[in-house]
Amino acid sequence: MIIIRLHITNNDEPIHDFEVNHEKLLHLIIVSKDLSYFNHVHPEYKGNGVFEIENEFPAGGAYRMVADFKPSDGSSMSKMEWIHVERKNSQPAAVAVDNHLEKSVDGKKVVLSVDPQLEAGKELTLKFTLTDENTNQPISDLEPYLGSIGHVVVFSKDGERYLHVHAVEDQGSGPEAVFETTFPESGVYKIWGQFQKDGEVFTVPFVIQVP
Ligand SMILES: [Cu+2]
Repeated sequence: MIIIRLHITNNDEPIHDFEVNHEKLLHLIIVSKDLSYFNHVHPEYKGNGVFEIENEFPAGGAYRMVADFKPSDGSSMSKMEWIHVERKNSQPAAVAVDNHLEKSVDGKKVVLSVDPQLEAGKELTLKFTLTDENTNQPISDLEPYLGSIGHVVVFSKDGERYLHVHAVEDQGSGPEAVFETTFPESGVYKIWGQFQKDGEVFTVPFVIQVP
C-alpha cells in the first residue's frame, strides 16, 4: 500500500472548506500511463486542505492522478498530476481500440452507443445499455452511484486529457444510462463507465477512436 496525500492550496495557503460534490468532498481518479489500470477513490479529509488515502498500485511506473473538488468559495475544479511509483515496472499494455462496443463484466453485458455520430468538437451522448447475461433481461434496478445513474471517466490515450462528462439528469434505474461529453480532438480515448447494482460498483471500460 502507498499512502497518497493531497495538499489543496491556493497561493501556498491551504484551502479549508470544500463543498460536497456528487456525495463526496473529493474524487480521485488514478490511471496508469498505459490506461490499463483504473481506480476511482474518495480520500479522507484530514483538515487543513489535506486529503489522504491508501492505494495498492499494481506495478511501478507513471500514473495519472486527477482530483475533482469544489472549494466552498470557488468553482469545481479538476487538478491533474503525474506521479511515478518506484517499483518493478510491468510491461505497458497497448491501448487497443474496441471493434465492438460491447463488454461483459460480472455477468452483465454492457453496450455503448454514441449519438449522433462520433466526431471531435461536438456535443455527444454516450449511452450505456445494460443486460443481465444470465437471464438476458434488461437491467432496470441500477442503484444511484454518487448521486446519479452512474459515473463516467474519459482520458485521451496519452493520459494528458481528462474529459468532463455528466449524466443526463433524472434518469431512472436502467437499462439505459446516458451521459454527455465532447471529445476535444480526434484520437483514441478510453472510457470507463461505473454503475452500482446490488450494492456493488462495477466498472466497464471501452476504447474508441474519434475520427
Ligand atoms: Cu468519486
